[in-house]
Amino acid sequence: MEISALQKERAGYQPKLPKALQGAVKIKEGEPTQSVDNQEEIKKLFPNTYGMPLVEFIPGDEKNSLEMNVGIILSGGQAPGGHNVISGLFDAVKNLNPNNRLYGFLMGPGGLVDHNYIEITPEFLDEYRNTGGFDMIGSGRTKLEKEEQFEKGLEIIRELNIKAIVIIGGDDSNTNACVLAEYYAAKKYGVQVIGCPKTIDGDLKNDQIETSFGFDTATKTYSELIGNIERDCNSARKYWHFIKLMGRSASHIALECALQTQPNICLISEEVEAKDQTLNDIVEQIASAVASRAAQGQNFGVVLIPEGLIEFIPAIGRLIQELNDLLAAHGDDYKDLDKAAQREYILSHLSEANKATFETLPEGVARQLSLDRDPHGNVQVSLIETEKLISEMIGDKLNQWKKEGKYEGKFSPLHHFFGYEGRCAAPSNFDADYCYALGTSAALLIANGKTGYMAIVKNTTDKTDNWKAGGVPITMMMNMERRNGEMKPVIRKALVELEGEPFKFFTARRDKWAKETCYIYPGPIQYWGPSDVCDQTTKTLALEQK
Ligand code: FBP
Repeated sequence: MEISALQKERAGYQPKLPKALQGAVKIKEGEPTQSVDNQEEIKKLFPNTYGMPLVEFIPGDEKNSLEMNVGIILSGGQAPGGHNVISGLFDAVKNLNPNNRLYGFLMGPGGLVDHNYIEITPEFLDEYRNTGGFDMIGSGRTKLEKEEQFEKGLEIIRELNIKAIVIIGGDDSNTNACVLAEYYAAKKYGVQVIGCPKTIDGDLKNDQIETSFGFDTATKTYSELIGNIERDCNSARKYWHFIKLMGRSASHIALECALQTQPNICLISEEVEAKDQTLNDIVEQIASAVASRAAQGQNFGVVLIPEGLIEFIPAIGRLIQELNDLLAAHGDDYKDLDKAAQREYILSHLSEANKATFETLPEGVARQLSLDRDPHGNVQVSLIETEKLISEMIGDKLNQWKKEGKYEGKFSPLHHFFGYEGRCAAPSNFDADYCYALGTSAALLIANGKTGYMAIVKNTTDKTDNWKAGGVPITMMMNMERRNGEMKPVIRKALVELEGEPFKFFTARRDKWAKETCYIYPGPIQYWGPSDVCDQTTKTLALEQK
C-alpha cells in the first residue's frame, strides 16, 4: 500500500499509555450498580449481567500470562481512532501471551454471523497504526439481536477458540453487545463480550464515560473547515453560509464547533425541543439576525445547523414517532407501492394532527421521513437537506419583510454538509492516545474474566499519565425506550444538557456573535509542537470537567 509522508511519520507515533495501564495491573471493584431507569424491567431482561460493580485498574503484583484469543468488530459509523483501539487491544493481548491471536470480523457485526474474518498480524496492523478510518476490517450496521445470529456467531467463536468478542460501537451497537453478553452468559458458553464507546456524535457519554472516541478529531476537522469558510465569508462579505453538521440526534458536534469557531448562529436541537419551537419560529429567529446584520451593511454570515434538528421540532418529532410505528406495523404492504401511492397510504393512516404537519412539509423532506429506517430504527437524517429547507424559508420571509418595508439587504445563501469529511480523519493525539488506552482496557477486562462491560478511560482532561481506566457494566447505562413500535432496553443517549457548562458558555456569548463578526479560525489539527496546541481536548470536555 502506498502511503503519504505524513502517514509514514505518524505510523511511528507511540500513543501515550496512562500509568494505570502500564505493567502488571489488577482490578478494584466498586459497589453494585443500577440501570439509569426502569431498574426492574432491565434486571429481568439481563439477570446475568445486571448489577455488576464498576471496576478500576490499579497496580498489580504479577503479570498474568493468560492464553486468550480475541475477536474484534467495528460497528456503525466510522470514527477516528478505531484502528488505535485495535492496536491497543492487539499489543495488550500479545503482551499477555505472544501466542494469543486477534481476529477481526469483516464489515461489522455481520462478519461474525457470516464467519468472515481475518487474523490481524503484526505486519498487517503496522500499516494502520494511528490512521483514521475503519478500512482495516470494515464496518457495518447489521443489528445483532436474534438467537440464530448469536448461535451462528458461536460456531466460529468455538472454531477459532475465541475467549471474548470486543464490539466497538455507539449506543445501539453497545446495546447489542450487552444483549449478546447476556445471552452467552445465560447459556454458560463461557464467551465474554466487551464494548468500546465510539461515535463522532458524542452522545455516548455519562457519569462514567467522559467522551466517545472520534468526537475530538471529527469536531476539530469540521471546525477547521468552518473556520476556513468564515474567513472566506469575512473576505468576500457577500454570502450567508448554511452548514449542516453530522450528529444523528444530539447537537454536541454543532455546539462544539460553535465553541471553536464562534459563528453568527448555531441552532441546538435540544433547545428547540425544550422551547417547543416550530420551523417557522426558527426561520424568524435566523431571518431577524440576517436583517439586523444587513442594517449594519453586513450581508454575510455563518449558520450551523445540527443534522438531527428536524426530529427535535416537536410537531415533526410527533409525526416521526407515528410514522415509525406505522412503517413497523405495515412495512410490507407499503414497500411495494409507488411514490405517490406511498404518500396517499401515509396520509390516510396518520392521525389528524400529524397529517396536518406532514402536509406542510416540502415533498422531499416528507418523502425522506417516510423511507426505510436504518437497522436500528433511526430516520436517516443525514439524507435530509435541512440547511436548504431553512435557507429557502428564510429567503421567503425576507422577501415578505422587504415588501412590508421592514428589511433592506441582499441575501445570497450557500450550503454545505460536513459529516463524511471528518469521520475518517487521521486521529488527533487525544483520540490516538484515548483509543489505544481503551483497547488496552478492553484486553485487561477480558483477562480479568469480565463480560457485559464497556471499557472506559477517565480523567481525560488531565495529563495522559494520570488517566484512569477500568470498565462499566453496560446495563448501568440502560433504560426502556420505544423502538420500531415496541418498548426495548437501550443505552440512554446523552443529549446536550441545557443546564450544562458548554451550553451555558455558548448562550452567554451568542448574541454578540450574531451581531458582530467574532469568528475564530482554528486551523488544522497539529500532531507535533507545543502540547497546548497538539494535545488540547475539545472545549466541551474542558468545560464539562472544569
Ligand atoms: P454512529 O452512531 O454509528 O457512530 O454513526 C453516527 C453517524 O456518523 C451520524 O452522525 C450520521 O447521521 C450517521 O452516522 C450516518 O450514517 P451512515 O454512515 O449509515 O451514512
